[in-house]
Formats: sequence, C-alpha cells, structure tokens
Amino acid sequence: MKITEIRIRKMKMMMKKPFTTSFGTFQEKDFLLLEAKDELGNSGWGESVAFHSPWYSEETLETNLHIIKDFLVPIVLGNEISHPNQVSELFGHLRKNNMAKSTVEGAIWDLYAKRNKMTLAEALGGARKRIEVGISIGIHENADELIETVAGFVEEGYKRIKVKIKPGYDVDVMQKLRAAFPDVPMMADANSAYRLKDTELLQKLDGLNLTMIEQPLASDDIIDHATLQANLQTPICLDESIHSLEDTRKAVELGSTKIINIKIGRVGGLTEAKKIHDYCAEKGIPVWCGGMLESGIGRAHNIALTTLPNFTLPGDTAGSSRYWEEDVISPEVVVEDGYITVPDAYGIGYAINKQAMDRFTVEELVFQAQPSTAATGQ
Ligand code: OSB
Ligand code: MG
Repeated sequence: MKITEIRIRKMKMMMKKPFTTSFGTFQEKDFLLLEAKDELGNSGWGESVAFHSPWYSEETLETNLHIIKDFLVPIVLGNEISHPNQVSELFGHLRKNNMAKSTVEGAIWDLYAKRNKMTLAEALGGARKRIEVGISIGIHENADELIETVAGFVEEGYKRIKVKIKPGYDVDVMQKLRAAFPDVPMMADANSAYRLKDTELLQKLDGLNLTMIEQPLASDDIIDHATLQANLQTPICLDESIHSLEDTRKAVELGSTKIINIKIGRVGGLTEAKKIHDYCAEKGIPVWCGGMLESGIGRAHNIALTTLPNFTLPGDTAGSSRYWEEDVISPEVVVEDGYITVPDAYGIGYAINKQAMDRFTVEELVFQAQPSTAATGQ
C-alpha cells in the first residue's frame, strides 16, 4: 500500500476527574492523533500517548510532533509499505522517541487491517473475543475516600483494582484498602517513587496478597529492581523501565521483574509490543496492557493487542466513560461486568465520532505525497 496523506491533529480533552500519581495531578489531556491514508482512500488512526510534560517519560506532545513531522512523515509518505512490520525497520536508524514512532506505526497497522478487511486483532494474530479489564485509580486525599472510589469500581465489575502509591501514602492505605476488600484482586503502582533503601517499607506490602507492585524503583533501573525482587515476595511488574524486547530480556534474565506491563507507545509500537508478548509467553512471564489515559483511538489499539494469548492479567483499559464526557470514537468503549467485547468491524473496530473529534481539535497539519499521486476524495 502507498501512504498518500498524513494528517496530524493536536487535541485537547478534559478528563471528567483529575488523575493524581506520585508525580502530580492533571486533568487536561493534550495529545496527538494521526490519520494515515492510502491510495485507495482507506484511512488508519494512531494516537500519541506522550503527555504535555515529560513526567512519565522524556517524550512530550511537542517532541512527538517534531519527530513525527520532521523525521517520520518523510520516511513513510509516498512510500510503498507491504506490511506494518516494516515500519519499525524503516524507523530503526532513529534513536528512541518510541511514542512518536508508535503513533505513525499504529495508524499504518489500522490502515493495513482495514485494507485487508481484517480486524486489527486478527492482523496481530489475536483470537480473544472479549478481554478482561481492571482499573487504575489515582492518589486520593485519604484511605476513606479511596475506599469509597474503589467500592464504586468493584461494583461496576472491574476485574482488578490498581491504586497509585507514593511515600507517605502506601502501607497504611493499602492495609486499610485490603481490609475493606479482602478478596478483590489488587495491586499498587509506585511510578518510580521509591529507592532500594525503602526495601523494609516495601516488604510491609508482602502479606497483603497483592498481585504485583508496579515500577517501585527508578524509571531507568533494572539492577536495583533485581535486588529488591530477591527480597520481596510480591511480584514486581516493570512499566517505565521497559522500552523494547531487549530491555525485557535483560530484566527477565536479571530477575528484576516477574510480570510485564506492555504499553504500545512506550515500546515503539504494536510490532515491538507483539515481540515482547511472544518472548514473555516463551519464558512464562505473564503480561498485561497498560494505559496512558488514552482517547478511544489509543484505547482501541490496546484492546486489539490484549486479544493475544499471553495477556493473562487484566489491563488498565477501562471504559471511555471513566475518563471522558464524550469520546472521539463511536460506539465508545464499554465495560460490562469487567469485560470489553472486542469489536468485529475492520481495523481498530470503532468509527470516528467526527463531531466530537473536531470539537476537541486545536490544530490540524496535513502532509500529502506528490499531488499527482494523492488520494482523490473519500
Ligand atoms: O503508570 O500506568 C501508569 C496513567 C498515566 C501515566 C502512567 C500510568 C497511568 C495509569 C492510568 O496508571 C492508566 C489508564 O487508566 O489509562
Ligand atoms: Mg505504571
């Protein structure tokens, strides 16, 4: 297929409620959407999960925009691409900037699936018809308020509750939460807020029957995590530290992690995500799909990925209504009794809610291949 046009939208959406992690709070979501079109008029969509500020990783919306328009678009525009697996190879000589690469690659995966009349899940090799999902809950004022929020989501049927922790809001809160919900699958995510010297404190979480603790130590560490894991019963799950299959292999070989959170953007796209999935399946390491407070486009990609067989733990892909008054896709992502039914329409499986998308678009950039070869009309 030939990529004839790429459109980038700068988006601004307000989340229903602020989300607080060990880094801080935010409610306004600024991000990019990217549409890639082929010579037959098909269109595929990708989402950049980079945030406005570099608190989760070094990438931001603006660095993604720069990398995409100045480096990635020129590589794919006007180019003949036979399979989306080629895209990460085409980008291979450019270092890092994984979220930027993933934005373009994701749109091309969707385009490829639509063009070949398959769902994105089928194109990836996934078979599941419905996926199990959990929910990630931000830091609250106190344990009582957290318990009240958790009760609502348990009631809604979410299969696993993840709560954010930070120093001063950890052991005591988790003990109270566990006491309130003795049987609910539960985990904690520290977003790198601790150091190895906190081992004794983290050991107090052992005994609360947590499925895992996510990224307790530094975002660029796999060494101290191995030492911590040797002294902790609770399985460690790495998030921020994993950017590739190679990172995964090293972390697994060192014993730094027993579970992997796969985020498509963080690892540079669906092709690499699938490689990590396959490697972990071979090694007996369960994986689950993390979230980046995505709009419906990113959410749809997460759902497709989660249909692969080694996604055996519930992910963070909650329903659209947990985040947005109105999402940019139609229908929205709906969670029923803790499950999302995988859509059976081609590609990402959800249509664009054009009206909502236009309303949340701040700016649009259009790049076309040679006018003579550009797609004509829709
Ligand atoms: O660490 O998984 C994380 C949100 C933003 C950045 C990092 C993380 C998160 C979440 C929420 O935990 C996931 C979601 O609901 O999309
Ligand atoms: Mg995390």
